[in-house]
Order: sequence, then C-alpha cells, then structure tokens
Amino acid sequence: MNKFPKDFLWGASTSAYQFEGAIKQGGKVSSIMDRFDEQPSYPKGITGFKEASDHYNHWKEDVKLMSEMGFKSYRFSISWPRIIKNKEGEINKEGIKFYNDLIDELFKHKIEPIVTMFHFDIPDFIQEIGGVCTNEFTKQFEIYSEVLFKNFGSKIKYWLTINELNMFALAGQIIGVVPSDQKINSWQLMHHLNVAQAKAIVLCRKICPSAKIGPAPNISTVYPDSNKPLDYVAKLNLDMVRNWVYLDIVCRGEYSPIFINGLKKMGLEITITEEEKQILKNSKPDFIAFNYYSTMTVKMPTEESLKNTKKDQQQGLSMPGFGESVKNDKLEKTQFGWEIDPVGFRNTLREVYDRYQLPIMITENGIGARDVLEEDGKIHDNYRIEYYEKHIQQMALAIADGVEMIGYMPWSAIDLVSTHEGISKRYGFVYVNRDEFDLKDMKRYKKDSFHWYKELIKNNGENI
Ligand code: BGP
Repeated sequence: MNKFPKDFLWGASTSAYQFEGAIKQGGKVSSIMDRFDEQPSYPKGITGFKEASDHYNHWKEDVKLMSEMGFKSYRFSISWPRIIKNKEGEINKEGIKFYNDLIDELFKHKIEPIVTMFHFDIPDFIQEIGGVCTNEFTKQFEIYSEVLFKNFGSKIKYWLTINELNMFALAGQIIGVVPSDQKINSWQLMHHLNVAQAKAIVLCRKICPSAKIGPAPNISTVYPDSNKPLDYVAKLNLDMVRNWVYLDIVCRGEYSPIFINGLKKMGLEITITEEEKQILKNSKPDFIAFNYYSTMTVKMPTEESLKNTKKDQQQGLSMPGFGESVKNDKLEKTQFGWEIDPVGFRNTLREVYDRYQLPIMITENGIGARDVLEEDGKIHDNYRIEYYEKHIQQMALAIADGVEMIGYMPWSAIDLVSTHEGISKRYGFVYVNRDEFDLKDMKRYKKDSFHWYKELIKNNGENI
C-alpha cells in the first residue's frame, strides 16, 4: 500500500509580511508589522520586516525554484494592507494584480495555490480603530474577505482563514499582533477572531461555493509532566486553552461549557451576542489545517514556579491555577530551544482527526537554524533533512493509523524573517543571501535539503 495518497499536496509555506518586503511598493499601505522592530518590546540586534526576503521583487524566480523542487502546492498569505487601502474598503488594484500574477504563475507550473487570508499583518487603519481587540475588526475582516473571494475566488480551491488564531490570544504581544502597551482581554480578542473567521466561512460558501475553506491554528499534543493525577488535570486544562477551544468553536459551533466555566474561575468572561451564536453555529469548515512544531509538557503550577518562563508560540505557555508548561527532558531541542518531537506529530495528527474527523492539511512544520553559506555556495543543512525525515515518517504512520490527509506544507519554502528572532533563524529549503542588517544581494542558493525534498516529492514520499 502507498504511504501517501496519489494526489498528496507536497509543498511549503510562507507569509506575506515575513517574505515580501517592499513595504512601500505597489500601493501597499502600512501595517503594524512594518514597524514592529521599532517597538521597545522587539528583541534588539535583529532585523524587522521592512525588506524581508524581497519576494515582492523576486516572485518569478522564487516560483521557479518551488517548481524545480516539484511542489504540488504552495501556501502563502495575501497581505491585507496590499489589498485594502482604508477602512472604507477602497481596493488597491496593484495589490490585486500582484497576487493574480503570482497565482497564474503557480498554475503555469502546476502548483496549487493555498491561500491564507490573514497572517498577522494588521493594517494600521485597523489598528487605529483598536486592531483585533474590538468588534469593529469582524466588520472590517468581512469587507476584506469579500474582496478576496470576489477577486480570487474563481481560481482558489483551498482557503485558510486566520493563521494561528490561537497565538493571537496566547502569545499576541510576542508575535506583535497586539501592541505591548495595549490592555487586552485575550479571550474576548479570540472571540472577535472566531466570529471574523465564521463570517468569512459563510461568505466563502456564498461567493465561491466550490472552494474549500478551513482554519489554520497551531496545534500540539500536551503531555502531563508526570503520572500525578493533578498533572493530568493541568494537561486537560492546557489542552483546552492551547488547542481545542479554537477547533471546537469552528468545527462544533460552540465553546465547551468547561472552557466558559474555566474563564469564570479566572474572573474572566466573554461577551457573545445571539447573532454571533448563530453565525458560529453555521460555519463549519471543509478541512482542518494546522501548524505543528513541537509538543508541550505541563504540570500543575505553584505560584512560585510560574515566575521563570521564556514565552513564545512554542514555549512557556502557563496559566495560574490551570497549568504550567515545563521542559521535556526526553526531547532534543533546536538551536533556538524549541523541542523536537516527531512522534508527537503522529500523536497530534491522530488526536485532531479522532476528535473532528475532517481531512487534515499541515500548513507549517520545520526547524529554525543558523544555516551557514559555504564559500562554494552550498548550505549543508543535514539537521533539517533529519528533522523532516523523522516527521514525514511519523506522518506516514498517522496515515496508516487512519488519519485522512490532504497535504504537507512545511515552513518555509524559502528563507524569511522569523516572527521575533530575525533572519538568522532560517527555515527555508532555499537560502537568501542577507544578514540581519546587511541586505547583501538577496541571491537565492539551494540548500542540501532542497535536493532532498525534490527527491522525496518525486517519489511521493515512498522512499522515506
Ligand atoms: C508560526 C507562525 C509563522 C512562523 C513560524 C516559526 O507560529 O505562523 O509565521 O514564523 O511560527 O516561528 P518563528 O518565526 O517565531 O521561529
């Protein structure tokens, strides 16, 4: 029996603000990400997103490289501030043309475009009215969604709503989607995003009925740190606020009573209108896309133990009285401290499929590393090959377990700028020749993993 379906979508991912650069070209208006590096909370000594990998001016060459690797699919995000100029919804025609040209070029190379509607780059005109923290956000996202579906709907088969909706609530200030001086109720913010997502799904059904649409959160299995029953309570708690609440709302149409009750225990609540309840009930997705980097291990915290943690999308998520994430000493780590857990990937795939029984697409997975460009133009990233080999083997086992999978689009197709750790944390199959502050020539170099992935796709993963 084949390990992967015949038409499996092998490819890779990027996001607009981390990849395109050209923040002042093509009629793009400003976004919060353009100046994230100027915020006091942004780590010192690393680049921001103004130039990124200059994909905006290299897109044809970049698609050619993807085609050479044999990509069947490419997951990228459309930049909201490239498409809409202001809160009146004025359209930037140049932005529409840029993505239409990109999509056509992908089709020319037989690559299926998988479009993320929104990947962190909130336009300034939205931030000025409160960003993701107000109800107004859902109205603005609806205006934007309609423009996307009307302009690209005839070509796009797979839409992804909001990248890592859960990370807006859990690590919003670290990834820059919430300004560090803005006071927020993370759960109300999450609710606005859930409603925005639901409205987009409803609109998609209306405007492009033959397209498929799904959410794209960051999901990972949560292990209890020990066999102490209380650590298992912490596991259930963190599982809920890290994973299931975001998928329950879109797949089941409501929040779990345990979640709502948990909020009350923390002295929090979310305001949900009757109209919103109806929208949330009627916006089921066609598939689940999710990003997976590693697993999480938790214990029941004491007040003292909560003080020490470094926090981002993969580490340090903790909640007083609920659970505290701790290091898993059974797992190796990347150079940037993220735990590596290929078997956890199989576990996560099984849990998600078992719970919702919808086809799954992996929209991110990968290893950030300080790759070195050798004098002969080569990049020997065997650690990346090893990372992928192990994860893809586990994905094959998950498929053999019975998980239904559509595709695998790891992070990232080509080097780009990390959310909060600069360009030196590289993820691509292709090296982009620039440093944190020296833009050099932005030349593209194929890493060893490029040739490895090409071979794997050619064999539809059978050689893994
Ligand atoms: C995800 C985001 C991506 C991406 C990736 C790697 O959370 O969706 O945008 O960058 O993580 O994370 P980082 O860039 O922080 O290394």
